[in-house]
Amino acid sequence: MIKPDGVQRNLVGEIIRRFESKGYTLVGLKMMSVSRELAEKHYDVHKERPFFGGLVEFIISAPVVAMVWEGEGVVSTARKIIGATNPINAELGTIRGDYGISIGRNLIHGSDAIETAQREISLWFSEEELIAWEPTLKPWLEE
Ligand code: DAT
Ligand code: MG
Repeated sequence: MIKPDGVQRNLVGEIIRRFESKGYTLVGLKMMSVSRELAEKHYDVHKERPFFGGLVEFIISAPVVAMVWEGEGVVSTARKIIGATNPINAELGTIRGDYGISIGRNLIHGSDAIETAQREISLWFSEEELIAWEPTLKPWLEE
């Protein structure tokens, strides 16, 4: 999910490009204003943390772009493409390393495990919003 800072900073295209160029397949995409309820559910694991309130306010402060990407190893590789949580520690070449300077403005959320991805996909998308399609490039991307 491209967070409000990514949208405000006109990085939507750049961020999508990185996942597309890597070889992943886009199967869901929408721009949306996030309700407080959805933001709180999404970050439920962090609800006891001191930054929870500010994080929720941030996520609902401007539109986000929610995405579902598919392909071999996508969950763990996407985390590498995204980089460390704090952009200060994120390697150059990652999204957060290239575009961020502050942990509270780290541009993008990525699911941290397959089970988390499943939970988050069902939280953010309805079934009709997910498109199963066969990319013609697939044999050139996955053996
Ligand atoms: P990630 O987004 O890399 O999975 P996380 O799940 O630990 O990181 O935290 C969720 C978000 O909460 C993170 O992207 C930014 C914010 N956050 C995490 N730790 C924070 C902290 N110590 N201070 C402020 N915001 C923090
Ligand atoms: Mg996380």
